[in-house]
Amino acid sequence: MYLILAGGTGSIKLVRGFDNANIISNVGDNIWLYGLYICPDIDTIMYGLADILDKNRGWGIKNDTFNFMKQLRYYGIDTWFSIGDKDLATHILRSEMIREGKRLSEITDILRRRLSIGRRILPATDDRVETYIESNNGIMHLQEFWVKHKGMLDVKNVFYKGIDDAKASDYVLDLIANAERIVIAPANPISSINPIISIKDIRKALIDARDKCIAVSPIIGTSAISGPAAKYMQALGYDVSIYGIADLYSSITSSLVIDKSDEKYSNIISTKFDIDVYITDIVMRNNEDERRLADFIKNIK
Ligand code: FO1
Repeated sequence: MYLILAGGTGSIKLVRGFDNANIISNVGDNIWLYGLYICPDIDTIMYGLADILDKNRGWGIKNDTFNFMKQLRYYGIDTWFSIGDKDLATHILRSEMIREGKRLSEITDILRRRLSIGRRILPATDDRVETYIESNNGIMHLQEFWVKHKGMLDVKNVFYKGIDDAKASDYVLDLIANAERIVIAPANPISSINPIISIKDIRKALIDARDKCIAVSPIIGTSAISGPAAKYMQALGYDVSIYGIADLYSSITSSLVIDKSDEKYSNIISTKFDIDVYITDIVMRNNEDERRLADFIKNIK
């Protein structure tokens, strides 16, 4: 069985390309807001696999309405983060179960079963880990930086609150040890993948599994395929290129899939980081591309 380390919007495309891979999901984007526990990456993967994702936005449920938001505004609430009315049902159920003392991994398993999703979606940890951005306008939650401030501030640092004490959720270490292959999705390396691979026991398990791990680059040339990856990588001192990606992942992956336009860097990457480099078109524009890239990865020996 394949195992995919995933964020949200950038990852669901590749996740869909594989028929039955299990998923370990980032939790660093999670936030308590309006009395609700919102888990954007888990939900994007769940909605994508249940075929109810709003593909244009890349988050939330398609054909949703926003009356809940209207009413919050009527009450004078600053509604910088939009929750659709259908999406709200997920957050209400999840928050109720959290308050009952259930673990996030149990809750996610209940929700994915109710959405008739046959594969496991495991939050990396049941502990609270949240990604924070240190900007020129102070320190704030990643969602506040990305949604409220539209990612426009200068980023000085990115850190993961709670990461030092976080433990892998049940089954995560078993899934890593027993996976046929581990695939790192072309997600934001700093805000989606790093909060997973920086959890100590997960990192140790991944180092032991290095030989069966394949990472797909989220960077082409000197820019991210989508989102604020470049800004975050720069802030943490990584080159915004496949070199920076290899640098970040080299202790846990033995293979890196890069775009054909980056072919010229493949020798330097293999030599410097002891990584096998595979070259293809990594942009996923439609379902065919998703399947094509997944098949390409499955054919790596
Ligand atoms: N992104 C936005 O740009 N604006 C929003 O109002 C917003 C709401 C939202 C609600 C639920 C959800 O699951 C995701 C949501 N996102 C929104 C996306 C999210 O902020 C990020 O793109 C992800 O966390 C990055 O993976």
